[in-house]
Amino acid sequence: MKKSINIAIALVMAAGMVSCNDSGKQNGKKGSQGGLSTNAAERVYVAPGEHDEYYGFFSGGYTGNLTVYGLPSGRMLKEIPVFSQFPTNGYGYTEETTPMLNTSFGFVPWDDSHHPDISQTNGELDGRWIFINGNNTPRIARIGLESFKTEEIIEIPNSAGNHSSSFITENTEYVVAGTRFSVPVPQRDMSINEYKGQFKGALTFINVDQETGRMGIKFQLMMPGFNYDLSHPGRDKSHGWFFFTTYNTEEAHTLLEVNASQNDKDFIAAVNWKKIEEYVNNGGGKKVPANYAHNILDENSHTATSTMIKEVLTVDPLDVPGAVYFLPTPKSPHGCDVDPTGEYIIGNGKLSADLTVHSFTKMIDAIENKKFDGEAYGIPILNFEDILAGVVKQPGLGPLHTEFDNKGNAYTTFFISSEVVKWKVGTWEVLDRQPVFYSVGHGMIPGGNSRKPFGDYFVAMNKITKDRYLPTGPEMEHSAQLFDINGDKMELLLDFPTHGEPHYAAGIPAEIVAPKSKKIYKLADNKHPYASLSNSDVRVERNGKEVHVYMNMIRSHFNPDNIEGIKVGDKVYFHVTNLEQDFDVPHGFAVIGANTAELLVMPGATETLTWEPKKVGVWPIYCTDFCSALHQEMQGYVRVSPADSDIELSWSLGED
Ligand code: RUQ
Ligand code: CUA
Repeated sequence: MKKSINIAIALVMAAGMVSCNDSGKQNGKKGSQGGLSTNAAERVYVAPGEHDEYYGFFSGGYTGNLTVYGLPSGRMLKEIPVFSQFPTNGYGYTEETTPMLNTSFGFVPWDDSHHPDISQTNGELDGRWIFINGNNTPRIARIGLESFKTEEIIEIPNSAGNHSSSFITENTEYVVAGTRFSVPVPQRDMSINEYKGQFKGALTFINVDQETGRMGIKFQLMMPGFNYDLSHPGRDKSHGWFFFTTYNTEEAHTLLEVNASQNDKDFIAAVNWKKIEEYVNNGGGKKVPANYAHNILDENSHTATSTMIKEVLTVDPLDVPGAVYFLPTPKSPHGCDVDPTGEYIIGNGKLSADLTVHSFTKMIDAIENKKFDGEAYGIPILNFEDILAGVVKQPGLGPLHTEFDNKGNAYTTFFISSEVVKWKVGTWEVLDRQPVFYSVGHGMIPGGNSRKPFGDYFVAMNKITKDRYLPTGPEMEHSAQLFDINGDKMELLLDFPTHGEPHYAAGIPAEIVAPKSKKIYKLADNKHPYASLSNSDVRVERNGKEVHVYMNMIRSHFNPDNIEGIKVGDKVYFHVTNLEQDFDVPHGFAVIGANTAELLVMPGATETLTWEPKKVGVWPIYCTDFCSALHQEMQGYVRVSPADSDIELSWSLGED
């Protein structure tokens, strides 16, 4: 035990040293660094009016959202709200969108999002949807890449710390969500000391409707109580399998930094999901009571609904012989990455000096010939030597994640030694290494998690920023670094700040996504029950203490813009429809003292702001988005009378 602590401390100190040394060097070398001595600036320069080559979707980590950047420029294009309330456009505040954040724990307006993954067809990016996980209150979201909107969120029952998620199979058959923390299943009041052998780790396979993208939990594989850290699908020859790294196979429940680092090897769990799918399709598995939210945004009513689902199908791995095996992998592996051919499975052992690469062909052979080395909870452990494809010898310290290009090379990030190391898949020879600033987590190559990577750029997503930008107090935005990887050596082109904590990112050529990007919502398709599509729909209705305002807006007025007859104690719903049918002309709506965010209503859409006026008076409303030369004139008044007033409801536009 003592020894492990010492190693852990040494590693931590090494991390500190690398950062400090490098940061010292950087300070003194302003202007003589990296890109500036080459034509790097030109290669990332996207001239005014021109577009980037790639979209990069970066997870927001503790923002709970997804941020879109253009590559190679590093320009931030958009933040897409997913799991967190977003006052910028009212997501998670409006009547229409609050159901998106409903869970079995009630309204949860925040999450921690880590791994975006773009839908695929035949192992290639198709740009239909992007999925992302919520870690904290386990959820998976689907974002439509026409609207760049979160269209669906499904909660994952029996899970906790939904981290080995959301990765997709090569025809988007499944989005997979694995639990990081094992928990009692079903949840119950029990002693934490009884963890070992009692907790379960659920690996959840969510099927995706190919027409609509709709998700539904097909089954949950109830694995032993380890920590399931990351995962990747097999592809091509290994399509049909899914691989999950585990740590804490010790099943420790305290001081994990020491107690979960005892075993020389943890496992990569190899799951033959096709076999389990067949088993389930033939009536296998056990339905157990559950309670989880499934939230869907309807595009035509612009309104989300949340449904609680009461049952989930679970599968015990021991009931499907031949479906699950353990691949021994040194030492507390983090990333679990599969190369574009589907042959190699790379386990990035955080505390291991070498990188272990397993062979899929050898794995199948070992399974067929029963080359086992014991079992864990009845699941066969394959013999390490028999499945080993090769070892990348001493490439660096603290390997986390590996990404692939289109020329047979792999790029592994090293957190402790703060570098990216390029190595040859198959010969395991290190080809190049470049420092990053500082302490890189994931790397991303557009398409790097598919059969067909685009080998132009590698983006390092760094955890520590220090001196890379002007200081902004104790907290700096994280730093990303863009490398050109076309040549033999990686070349640093650009630093850019990223919002929140990007863990993983997914990149895709702009030409796949941009042409189908939505410009407006057609008014004719607007099925919102409170829409006011023409001026004859405009009205204000009272129903007891509830008041519904059917309002619309067009440059540059609200209809109505004067309302009287509202009383203190009322609950006023402003249902606001944007009548514009023109690209990029949203209008905003805000009212003084509202306990929620504004609305930002897209052309053709309807959104609802709820207001409970607390004070008598005449209160303004206004448009928040500078929409025309007369934007400042886009305003109105609401008269609020005492609760016992007998002033009748009335509304008007353009009358004196
Ligand atoms: S993590 S920095 Cu994917 Cu959440 Cu490794
Ligand atoms: Cu509408 Cu400003």
